[in-house]
Amino acid sequence: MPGYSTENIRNIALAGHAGAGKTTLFEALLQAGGEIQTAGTIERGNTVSDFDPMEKERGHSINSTIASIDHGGVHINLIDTPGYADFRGPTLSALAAVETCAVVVDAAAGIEHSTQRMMDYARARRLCRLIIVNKIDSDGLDLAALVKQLREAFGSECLPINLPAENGSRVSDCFFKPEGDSDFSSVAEAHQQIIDQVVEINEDVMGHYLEDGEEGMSGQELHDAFEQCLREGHLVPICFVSARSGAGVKSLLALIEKLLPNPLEANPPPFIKGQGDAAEPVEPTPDAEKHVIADVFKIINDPFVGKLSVFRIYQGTVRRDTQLLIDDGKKPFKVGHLFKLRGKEHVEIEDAIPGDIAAVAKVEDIHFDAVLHDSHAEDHIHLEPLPFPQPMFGLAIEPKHKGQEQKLSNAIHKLGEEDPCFQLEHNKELNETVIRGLGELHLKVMLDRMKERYGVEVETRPPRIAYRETISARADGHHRHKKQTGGAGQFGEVFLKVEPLKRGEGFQFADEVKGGTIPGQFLPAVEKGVRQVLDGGAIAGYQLQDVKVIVYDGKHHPVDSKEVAFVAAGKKAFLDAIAKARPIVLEPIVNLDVAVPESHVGDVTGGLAAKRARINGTDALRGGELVIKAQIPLSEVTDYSNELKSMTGGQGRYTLEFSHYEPVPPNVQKQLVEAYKPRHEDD
Ligand SMILES: Nc1nc2c(ncn2[C@@H]2O[C@H](COP(=O)(O)OP(=O)(O)OP(=O)(O)O)[C@@H](O)[C@H]2O)c(=O)[nH]1
Ligand SMILES: [Mg+2]
Repeated sequence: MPGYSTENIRNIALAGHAGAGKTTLFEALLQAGGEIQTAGTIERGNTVSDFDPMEKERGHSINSTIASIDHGGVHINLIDTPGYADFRGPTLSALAAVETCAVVVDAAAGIEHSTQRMMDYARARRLCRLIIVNKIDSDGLDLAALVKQLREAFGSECLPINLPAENGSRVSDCFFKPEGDSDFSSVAEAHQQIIDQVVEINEDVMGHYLEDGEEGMSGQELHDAFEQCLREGHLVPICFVSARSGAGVKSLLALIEKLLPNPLEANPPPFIKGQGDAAEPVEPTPDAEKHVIADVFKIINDPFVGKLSVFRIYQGTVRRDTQLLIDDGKKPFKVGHLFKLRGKEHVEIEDAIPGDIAAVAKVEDIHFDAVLHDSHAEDHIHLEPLPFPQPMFGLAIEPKHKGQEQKLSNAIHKLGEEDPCFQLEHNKELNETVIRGLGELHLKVMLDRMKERYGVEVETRPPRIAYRETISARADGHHRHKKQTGGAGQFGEVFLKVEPLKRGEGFQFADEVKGGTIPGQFLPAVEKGVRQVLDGGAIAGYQLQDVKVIVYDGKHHPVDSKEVAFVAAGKKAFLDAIAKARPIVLEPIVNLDVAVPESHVGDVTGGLAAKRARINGTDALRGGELVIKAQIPLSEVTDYSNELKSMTGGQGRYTLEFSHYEPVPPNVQKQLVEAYKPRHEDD
């Protein structure tokens, strides 16, 4: 057994905007906890967390990283997460594994886009929240104003638990030992505010406090009330640090040890059993003796160790010889080697208890989000899915060197395992392989990985748009297929009508042939010919939809009528009818939500109006942001991330989802038809 119990574990994710100093703080905490001798820096590229060469090169985190601190009798599992919105995949995954989300804020930059997002995600997931104001060593700060802004944006429940002193070179504790000076506000005032907030949570505690004062309350009573406050979102402590100078870091460590929830506390993880309406909540108990329930929140395809699956244990004990099942799979695997992670290092351990985070190596069947357990009674259990953003940024790819198709598909599969926001799409209609991610940077990093880790280089281009074709009028079509080559000939003649169907109704085929002018056995051939047009379209090379075909007359020949003849006649008669039925090209329309600071709303709506968008309105968000809701052709937003970035200086974000198909404007149709003609002529 490890030298600590579940009660002594703390699981904390450091989240927040890019550059706020999470990785540097991770380093400072490891040093303060005695895990490393000297703290590395981003500038020197020697931190425990940003060990990946691509992270060092960019000076930003790309992956989430885990390390533990054993200090003051407490085992802290700390997860550093990337701040860039492009890497939300690993960041949000980490939130599934912790009780506390510590949102790191740059003291000089204040509330930034990801500060807001991470606070929102953490609250929606009912995690305990802590705000860490970092870089208090910076010049020209107005921290009193920042506290005010934090309270305005995230509620008056955000209260300082310590205050910077001596020009940010140390902090004064406002909770345990409220004495000493501070750079702004006062320690006594901050203390009173936080105590008032804590005792308010519970009538008994309040009564006790009013009667006997703070001195009359036991440490346990205060701890429990504090923990309840965190759990219910009634208190979000703000603390101050400088990860660079170390000011406030010891104080933060003490706060983690003494006040943050252990896995027996906080809100229970949102596990459910079954799916849809039949799904029922399940609450694992962090009991070491019970069946194992663990959730895989991270996959690492390590080039040396192979596949590492990192999981958080919610119930039971995982040992080296434990046989575990994956989801509702029938075949168990044996754990074999069990690890704790420490940045890039893996430290082998014998067993892991409820509340802890550990990893197993080389189990190919494990996937992100899998539940590991040791009894079929726990089949079909899973965590409520995380609200991952939909990856809409796409690139069509092809291997640079022929023959690397298999290698490419393996690489994409491996990268997709590690990041739930990296997806692959194969569009059969357009014969195109498209990778999708959250932004340009995201896909660039993935392509670099493919090259470095798996040795596959690819050519990229913007993905083609999945246009469709349809008709807008009724028309007649006719074709007589006749071939006389030497002996036996081919003969078949077809008369048909086409009618537009409602959008989304697809394709219908009806037989209204009277008097056997086309014998029954040849009708499937006619339908086959007609269907040959559906996939490739008639005018621009796109799938044809929402058309009804009625075959009503024809002619046959007792000797020369053959299947091939009616296939050919059906196809040509259909093309003839379409040409007269005012064919049109349809384009996908998407719902676009753009969130931007109020000051950019004018630019963004103006930009959208120039792109054939219909603006349906705006909604106000917290923190002075607005969401502009619009419908827009997909073809107009294939490069929207770059455009929005340059328009808003990186402060905007957007989501896209498919809505419906609509006809393209005549000039676009003309271009698409022109572009198709040369390829189509010899048909
Ligand atoms: N002055 C000052 N600079 C700091 C402090 N902490 C971090 N920095 C600097 O801020 C920059 C960003 O720090 P990181 O630790 O990489 O920030 P991060 O939050 O991990 O950023 P992402 O990984 O992109 O999300 C680096 O240049 C750090 O040296 C601090 O306390 N004071
Ligand atoms: Mg970082």
